[in-house]
Amino acid sequence: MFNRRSLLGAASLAAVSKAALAAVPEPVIQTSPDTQAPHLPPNGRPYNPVVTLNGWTTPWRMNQGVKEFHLVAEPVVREMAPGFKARLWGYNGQSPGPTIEVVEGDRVRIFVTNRLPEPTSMHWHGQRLPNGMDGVSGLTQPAIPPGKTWVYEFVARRPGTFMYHPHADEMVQMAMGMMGLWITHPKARHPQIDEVDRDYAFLLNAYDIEPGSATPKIMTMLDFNLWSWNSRVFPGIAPLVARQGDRVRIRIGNLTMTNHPIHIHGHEFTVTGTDGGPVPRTARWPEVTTDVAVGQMRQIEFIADEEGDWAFHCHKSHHTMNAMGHGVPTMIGVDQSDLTEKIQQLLPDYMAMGSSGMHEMAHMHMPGPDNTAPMMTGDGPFGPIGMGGMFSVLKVRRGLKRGDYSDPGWFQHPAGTLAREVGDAPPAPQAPGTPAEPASADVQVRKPQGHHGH
Ligand SMILES: [Cu+2]
Repeated sequence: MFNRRSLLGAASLAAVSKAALAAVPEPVIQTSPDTQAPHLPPNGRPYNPVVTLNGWTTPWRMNQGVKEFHLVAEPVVREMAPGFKARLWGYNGQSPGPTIEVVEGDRVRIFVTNRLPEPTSMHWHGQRLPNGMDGVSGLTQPAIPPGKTWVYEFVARRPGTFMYHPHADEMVQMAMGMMGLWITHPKARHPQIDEVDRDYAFLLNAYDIEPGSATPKIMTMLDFNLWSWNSRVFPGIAPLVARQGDRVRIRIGNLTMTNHPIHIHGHEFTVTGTDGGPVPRTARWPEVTTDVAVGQMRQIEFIADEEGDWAFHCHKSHHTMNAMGHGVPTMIGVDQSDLTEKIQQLLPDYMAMGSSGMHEMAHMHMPGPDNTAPMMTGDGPFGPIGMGGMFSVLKVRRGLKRGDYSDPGWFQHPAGTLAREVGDAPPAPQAPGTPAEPASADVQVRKPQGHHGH
């Protein structure tokens, strides 16, 4: 799952000649959607690197004490889940672009090349910087025309979790996937920032891609059909792996058009920082869900002390599904048996669905048009998980090696710790006034209810 491609990139940068050093650094391009091994700083002050979920950190070039990066805005192909590729816009071969990791106090120079068919710019969300480096096209600079390279330079003044994204035709460019993470590590021990064993980061993003097509519909305002983390949807999102007892930080930024209540199973966390900086210790409280509003970053931290495979997901249930039509009537309790035959005379492939809920969808693996992410998918050790979208698994295992982020497989539950089927159960108490014979589903036949938008 990991490869060393980003390190190869670092080696090739180190080999450039003195003459080339004066020019724009060679951009390091990524083609794989797999989580890349943490990027160990080749020079400069050391830090514990972040792991970008299904992403990577870009190497830099040190040029007379300045860390130089090169981001190339360009069309990319992103595999959002196995078998489903989207035509997006991104940076250096992928969407999101590479994570930029620096240390508080670093002087940073970023070259931005525009290989898009329209002008763009780069905004450094959350940074303290000179106004003219803020990247708002029209306000602090002209937009960068296609084919041109611009340079930004400032000092990373405060530690924290930030983002970068265009501030030119944002509605289109962010709907197409143009965004990335920026991590500034503290230069020394910081009273409000704990050292952690594992430091994960991802961006929340959303796309509206018709089943069978590959390009997002950029005019969509609310009714997206792909809710993604780093432009991946479950089961394409990598697990978050932790050694039992590790202190884990997860940095989450939201560049979608709605809020996402991010929820973890089996543990409670505290929000230790936002894009405004560290949260003072006296202002933290325990949570198992935290809402990440649009344009916000949240850093959550916890001790991974419970072994197992713990679901970690957005708590909006429609955000843990992939491409689906939302104008579908509720069919629970509706007898469709005579309907199917009649409709099949017109549409031979028609299947009656939903009479007893939608769980059957998870078993069917229905063929959609080519290049469609299944709506509810992913197989676990006990059957179909029936999820999509913003869903992953926190895998806590004892005895992992420090720095081992590879997928340990499914959890082996100790004897006596699994929910199980039983034969005779004690009678369930009924609410007062409940009829002795509960109404069964087949006597509740009713007309389908229309359902439009939400
Ligand atoms: Cu959500």
